[in-house]
Amino acid sequence: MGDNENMSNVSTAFNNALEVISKSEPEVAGHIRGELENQRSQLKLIASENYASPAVLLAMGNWFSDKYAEGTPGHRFYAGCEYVDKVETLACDHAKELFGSSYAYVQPHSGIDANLVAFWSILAHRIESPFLASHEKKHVNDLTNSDWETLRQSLGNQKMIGMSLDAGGHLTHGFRPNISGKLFDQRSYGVDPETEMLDYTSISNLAEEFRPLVIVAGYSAYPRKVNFAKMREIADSVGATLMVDMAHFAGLVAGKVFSGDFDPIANAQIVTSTTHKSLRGPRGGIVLSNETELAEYIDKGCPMVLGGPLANVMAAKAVAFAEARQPEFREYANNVVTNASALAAGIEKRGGRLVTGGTDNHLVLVDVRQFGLTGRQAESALEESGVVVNRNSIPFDPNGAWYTSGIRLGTPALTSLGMAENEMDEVADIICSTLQDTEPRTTSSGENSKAQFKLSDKVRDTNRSRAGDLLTKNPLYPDLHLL
Ligand code: DSN
Repeated sequence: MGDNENMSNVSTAFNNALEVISKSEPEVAGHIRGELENQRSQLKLIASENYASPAVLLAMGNWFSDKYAEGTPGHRFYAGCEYVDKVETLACDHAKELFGSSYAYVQPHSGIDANLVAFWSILAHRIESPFLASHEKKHVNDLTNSDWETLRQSLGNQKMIGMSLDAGGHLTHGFRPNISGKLFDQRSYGVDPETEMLDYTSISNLAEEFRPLVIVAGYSAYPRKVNFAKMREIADSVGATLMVDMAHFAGLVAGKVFSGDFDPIANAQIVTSTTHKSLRGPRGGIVLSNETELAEYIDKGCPMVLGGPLANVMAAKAVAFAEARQPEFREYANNVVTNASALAAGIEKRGGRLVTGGTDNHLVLVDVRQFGLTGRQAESALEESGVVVNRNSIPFDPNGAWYTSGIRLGTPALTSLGMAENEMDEVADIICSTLQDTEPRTTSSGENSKAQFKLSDKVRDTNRSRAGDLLTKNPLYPDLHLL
């Protein structure tokens, strides 16, 4: 992660920053140090996490944070935005080049915000704008109360389809606990019970029957590629807008691992993403599109659904996109996928069952019932052994969303540390030997607990030490030494 000279600058920068912070609130400086120690002592296999470069981290910590800049570059609701304009424009330009889109919006603060901007822009383009035109009005404020009520009902009466949660979809794709599910009438598509993969014929049948305004593709726990060209065909056949949420795999799109039919930008009308997962940028969101008629509505994301843009984070996004435009990032993205395949093979050969039988992206979903465990027990036993993963539902999960029957593993973070296929085999062995040694505890009623477990101290300590060895050989920020 950078050459020695840069890294010694990095040590100076972070040590000085911590000294300044300590003067105001030493506890915060202590917690920042603690977080680095934690991240340096655990194998991070959370599929949605990564390690941003020191340049990205440093770009966030400055006076750009002090500036209000609602609006878009050149069209702000505040004076004094000269440098925010420059940095936002730069981030947009880098994003457009990186992803091959004609339009980019870099203000969303997170993935849910990016999705809300996208939903709003589709509703504005497809429902509000034609309604205003049919009433010969330019603005919602020009409508009578009665016409406004009709429009409001119509905006709230639209349909969406998205991938079901247990198949790997995301709460923001129209599920009831999220605002998207309250806004849209949603039906979800799942996976084939045998192959556990998407079945495009059944998605097409659902679309034909339900006639949604929006089809959302994208996932947070599906270990396979999605054919976005097919999804677009389905959307076009029912007059729906195809939106892809590429939050998880944006780094693989940027690194050109997913191209042609699997490239969301080339196939969807609108694409959303986070910037901090496989893309390795700051925590935040973006919206991309090649449809000029959607762009004007996306631009209204703030203040429609977003608070004032975080100029410091947009600066860090510009840095991250510049980094992702380098040839090394393509190599990184390819290595993420190679490592996920190696991890999957290592787990399978040690008796683990993989959902869909493997992976062709950055994540692996393991069915831990094979080890007699719930996802919750597996997650906790692994954490004690120095491996951080998250429990996850698997298709048709009998254990529900809290205990679950699976764990989700991702390779973006370990690949950022420079680990390769050999290390993935060692990681697979640490995971499988921990799970093989873990047993559910028995409850007072004589049943297997879904949360409590037994793991021998010996296996736990051995595996913690093996995880530590891997991290010593592949350290996080190797030349960053905190005083
Ligand atoms: N929280 C993210 C994940 O872990 O996949 C998605 O929002």
